[in-house]
Amino acid sequence: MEKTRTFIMVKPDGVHRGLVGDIVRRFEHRGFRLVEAKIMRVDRALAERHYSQHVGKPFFDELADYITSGSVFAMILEGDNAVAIARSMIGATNPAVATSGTIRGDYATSVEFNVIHGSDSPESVEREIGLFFGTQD
Ligand code: RTP
Ligand code: MG
Repeated sequence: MEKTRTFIMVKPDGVHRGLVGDIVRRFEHRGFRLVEAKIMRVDRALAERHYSQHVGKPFFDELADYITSGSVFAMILEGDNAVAIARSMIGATNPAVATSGTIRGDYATSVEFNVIHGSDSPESVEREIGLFFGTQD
């Protein structure tokens, strides 16, 4: 199968709680290759571009405050069926219904602070890698 890429971001609560190492380990042990990674801050403008489909929704201000509240750990991962497998490892958006064994199911209890982001489609991967790492070849 052709290797594909996905974009993953450990959100500020995950970085603050010291979960980066465990999250990277989970992806590496599953078979993903870490292509690029960095710790950085997300400003309001980047939050609005990254979550552009959610701008104007009732939860957006809270989401923007959260994502800009501290450092995030952004990474590009490569592997088979990267988007779908990474999303299945991350688990449901609302940790209250995320299965144990998924990242949100093991580390989060609230949809407000759900530890991690993963791209939801190949188009999102391209857009988000462009936003966080610049154009990739
Ligand atoms: P993400 O983009 O962060 O990976 O999360 P997702 O695909 O699982 O969920 P999405 O629908 O894209 O929502 C983005 C983030 O917005 C917050 N949210 N809050 N209060 C709410 O009803 C609500 N809905 C979404 C979550 O932090 C979610 O991860
Ligand atoms: Mg999403």
